[in-house]
Amino acid sequence: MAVRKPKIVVTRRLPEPVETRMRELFDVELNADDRPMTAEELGEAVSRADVLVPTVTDRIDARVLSRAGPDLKLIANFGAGVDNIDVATANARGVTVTNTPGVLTEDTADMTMALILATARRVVEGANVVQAGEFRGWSPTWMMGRRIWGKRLGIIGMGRIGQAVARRARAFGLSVHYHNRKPAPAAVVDELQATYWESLDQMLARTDVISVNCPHTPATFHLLSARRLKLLQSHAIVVNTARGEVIDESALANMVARGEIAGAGLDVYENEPAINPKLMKLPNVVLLPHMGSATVEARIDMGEKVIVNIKTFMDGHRPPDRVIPSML
Ligand code: 8YV
Repeated sequence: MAVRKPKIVVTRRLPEPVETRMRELFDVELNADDRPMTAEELGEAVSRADVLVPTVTDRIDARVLSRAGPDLKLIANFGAGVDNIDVATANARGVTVTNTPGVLTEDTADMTMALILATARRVVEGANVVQAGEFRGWSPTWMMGRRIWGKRLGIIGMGRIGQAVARRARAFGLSVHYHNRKPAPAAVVDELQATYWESLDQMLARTDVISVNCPHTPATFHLLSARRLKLLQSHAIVVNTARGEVIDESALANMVARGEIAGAGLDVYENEPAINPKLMKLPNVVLLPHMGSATVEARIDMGEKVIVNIKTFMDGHRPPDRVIPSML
């Protein structure tokens, strides 16, 4: 008797090699036009699928999960962050959740460095001047930014990506400071010569560049609140390639506008794809459209991880990237 292939619903278009392999392995429904699904469509998807493959743009909340059919056993997220998924409710319904950690670390760390450099050295502002045909010649006092060499970097969240940022930052002459739920392993601290700050407040007051690299969880929502942002020195810059919800975006925009913070480099926002209109008007911010992991290599590797998670799970084994709620 032919074994039924698992029914996989993929919510967005994925890189071509990933979709091709999924077609070979699974009974897969792909989303050729790449339009994000509505909550109603997600509800229908979980009612007919064995496995759902969502992305950051899909909110898999308790309401969507209440529509899950008896066959739904796995949500294999295409992405490392799982704040788009109500993991506890999924687990309570007997649905396993997996993600794609590790394969987007280096690319996201690169983008963090790009934002640090672009914000401190006014790269986008300068490029815009040239593109607008307004470069009228060199001047000793024009387009001055701030040196990053010799400055202090404060990393919030010293996981894989935080550590990859720290490695790059050391090569650029920054000293590494970090706040994390617990100190990093001794070998990491030694390698990065990193200083642990148990108190985020104290670290914020003493660092020049802040990089957000922690996941968004109930505990990190607005971790950089208006009160905490006020602790920053006025020459400090804030960079975020993690999740917008970790920063009070409106407070950040107000403080950058008033010159209480020197600048911000953001790849993520509180209510994507909407961006606080105040931010859009500021010359000293660099705003990117959530593209930290947007390399061909990362996106193919993420797809490969999704496939391995599904295959392993379907073969009756523990998938390598199972998300455990207590770890969030
Ligand atoms: C992904 C990300 O592009 O993996 C993550 O957590 O934020 C992004 O880099 C996105 O999540 C894809 O779903």
